[in-house]
Amino acid sequence: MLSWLRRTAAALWPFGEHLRAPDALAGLPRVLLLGPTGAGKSTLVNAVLGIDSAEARSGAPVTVRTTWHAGPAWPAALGDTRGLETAAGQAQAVVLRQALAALGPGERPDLAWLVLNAETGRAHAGAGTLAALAEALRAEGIPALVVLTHAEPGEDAHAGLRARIAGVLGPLPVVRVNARETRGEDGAVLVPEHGVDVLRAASDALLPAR
Ligand SMILES: Nc1nc2c(ncn2[C@@H]2O[C@H](COP(=O)(O)OP(=O)(O)OP(=O)(O)O)[C@@H](O)[C@H]2O)c(=O)[nH]1
Ligand SMILES: [Mg+2]
Repeated sequence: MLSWLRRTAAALWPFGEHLRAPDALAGLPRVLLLGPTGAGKSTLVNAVLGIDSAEARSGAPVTVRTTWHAGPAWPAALGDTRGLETAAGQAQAVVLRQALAALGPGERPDLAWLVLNAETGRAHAGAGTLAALAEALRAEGIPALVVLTHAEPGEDAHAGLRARIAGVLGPLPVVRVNARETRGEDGAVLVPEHGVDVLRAASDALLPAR
């Protein structure tokens, strides 16, 4: 049963082979991004690192395998993964733990970002997938924080979703980000880019000293 689950999960979410950062990025702390398709993982990678090499767009799943990035705006290696399938919660946690077990101690992620779209995140926050991953990360001793993308600015923004996340995922830090300014049909800026600097600082606090 368990081996069937592992094979099926690995086929559904084939990211295990690429969880090791390339040698060229050795020496940088490693941050692994996890979250549903379209949540904004690749957009976040570009905004946080000050690059435009992570392919990001709307539509069908874009990022199909784990790809590692570094850039001038922040000294860390970011592992951008294939979007989660919300129907396969426990199975993806099994894949994650298997993939982590295959890494040496100096190769494991130092931090994970659980990335959710603040506008549509409610559905995922209750689906079990992120909860299973948060539990797996906790069991592996890897710190995690939740990143809400497409977030409104302001202290009180998304308070309901944040309370729900705390109930489902446990007491993880939650950072709200709009990684790309949101524009209306007339081109006017509706929500400016914000929160990327807060995310870097919150992550620095959880990463090993460098
Ligand atoms: N306004 C705004 N748009 C965003 C934000 N994050 C992502 N987007 C948009 O949402 C769409 C999907 O973003 P991606 O970064 O490709 O999402 P992803 O999680 O990498 O998706 P997969 O690779 O399919 O798993 C793109 O059109 C982005 O421009 C955000 O914080 N604000
Ligand atoms: Mg992507």
